[in-house]
Amino acid sequence: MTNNKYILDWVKEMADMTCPDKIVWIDGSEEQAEKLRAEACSTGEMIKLNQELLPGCYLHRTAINDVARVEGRTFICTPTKEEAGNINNWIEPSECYERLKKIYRGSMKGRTMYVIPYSMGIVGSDFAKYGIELTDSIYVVLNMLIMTRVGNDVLDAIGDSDNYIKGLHSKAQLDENNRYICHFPQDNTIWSVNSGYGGNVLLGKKCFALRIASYLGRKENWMAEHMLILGVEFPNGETKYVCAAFPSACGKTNLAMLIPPEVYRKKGIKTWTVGDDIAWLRIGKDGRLWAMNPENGFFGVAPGTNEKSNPNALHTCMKDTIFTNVCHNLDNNTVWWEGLDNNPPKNALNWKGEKWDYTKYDKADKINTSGAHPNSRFTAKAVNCPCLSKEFNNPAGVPVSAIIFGGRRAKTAPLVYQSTSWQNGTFVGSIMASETTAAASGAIGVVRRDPMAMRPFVGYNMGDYWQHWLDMGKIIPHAPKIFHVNWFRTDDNGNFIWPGFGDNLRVVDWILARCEGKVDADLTAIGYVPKPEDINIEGLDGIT
Ligand code: GTP
Ligand code: SPV
Ligand code: MN
Repeated sequence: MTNNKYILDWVKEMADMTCPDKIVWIDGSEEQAEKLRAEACSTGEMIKLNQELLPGCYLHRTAINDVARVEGRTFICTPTKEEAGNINNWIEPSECYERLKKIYRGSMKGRTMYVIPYSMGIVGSDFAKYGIELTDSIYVVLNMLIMTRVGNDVLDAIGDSDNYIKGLHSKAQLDENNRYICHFPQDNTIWSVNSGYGGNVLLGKKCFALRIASYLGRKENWMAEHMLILGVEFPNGETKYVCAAFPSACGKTNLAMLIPPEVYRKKGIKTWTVGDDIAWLRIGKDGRLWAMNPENGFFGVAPGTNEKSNPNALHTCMKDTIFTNVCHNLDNNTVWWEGLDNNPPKNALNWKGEKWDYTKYDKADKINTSGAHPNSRFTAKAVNCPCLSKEFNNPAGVPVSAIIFGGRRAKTAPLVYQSTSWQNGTFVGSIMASETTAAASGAIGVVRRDPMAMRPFVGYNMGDYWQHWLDMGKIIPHAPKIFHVNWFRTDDNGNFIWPGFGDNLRVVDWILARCEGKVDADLTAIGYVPKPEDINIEGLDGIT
């Protein structure tokens, strides 16, 4: 534990309000984690899966009304509305605290409060930032143990300072009308209540590593972005890194873990995953922009993940994984989701835990007819990823050659284009648009503006965020080049035109060649577009 008075006083204050039966400090040990898993299985909160086929794997189902981030219930509570801007929901901080205190009061009665000290980034390193999450959910504890670095060494690193993010989470009654995900950037505080789902409750992720961190980054001249980090290793042994910002469920995990097409593999080109969701970007001593992944695991979209689309993700989640809201195959006590294979289980429970009849599947009504929820997820350890970069644990991260923006656009946006400068690239990011997905509650497939894929995650005024991008451009001596891609254009029959997945490396290859000035391009009104012959389509069927 700790003698830190700030921490002890705060834990006491929160416990006095929420009234848990007991308080348990999470120490990061395997023994403690195993006890919690056993407890969660004994209450039905988790189901232990077939340990021969899926060692260390569990299934969890959330409440039916609680399956995605809730942007309408997410608030940035700055002293003035102006600071939060006109895209974020805002509540005045003292009013918000008062409103939420009423909901938290006594909400942990009969439950345990877990105290999770965690680090975003390598514990003790220059760029790590620390948080403590208080929660009444074992599921949250077990997910945080995978997604972040947890344990007593975090308390040691915090020492006697009050420099840590104070996160409070209670499932309370899972009442969607009183669900709140609230951020108080000036107080280093996050309060989340009445949800048990992913980004609403794993407070190190979107709440801290994007919303609070983006606020801190603006003050401290760095950036927190919704970006994957991918390394491409060339036969000469050199590895180049790109960061890509795509909105939720638009392909970050897939690009981060891609397997090169055969023609590239034959040449000896390899790809490595540094991160799949969040990048913290800082200016290095060499004047380049460096990206580090503050997370320690992947909270990835399950549907669509298969041996062909993303074998690396599939292998990553074959052990030590928590599956959330997927389909439960009762014949062999394993899991299934749409797009895993063409053999839906005949004896299975759907994501709601009801007997599931795969013959009733209706694409137009996935929520009610699919086996797995469209936003079902796997929480898997980074160390289990076959293509994890050897730089994954480098506290400084990796130097970035290119930043790639991209959305899910059936029409309009071309496969790839390059901005003409950092300023123009900032503009390209700012006008990003994408069809909405199941990752957030609300309509699906509607084109909406999602600047830099950060619309739901900027912890302050979007206008100030764009200014911060422009300001950063002025102080990065060797800034990355900025590109825009779209893997999701469809033909008149609604089929994807571009094969996507591993073949996206063909586009990244052009991007890296542009960064090195190795290939020419045509300047158009939107920026530089490739000459058709410069995108390598060798080995691609049907594309001319
Ligand atoms: P978050 O974790 O929500 O931030 O999402 P993400 O950006 O990591 O999305 P992910 O890679 O999990 O992809 C979401 C969905 O898009 C999956 O169903 C994928 O199968 C699909 N997808 C990913 N890449 C491609 C691609 O290149 N082409 C096509 N057609 N679909 C893709
Ligand atoms: C996203 O929605 O962008 C995610 C999943 O990565 S969540 O953690 O729920 O935000
Ligand atoms: Mn995400």
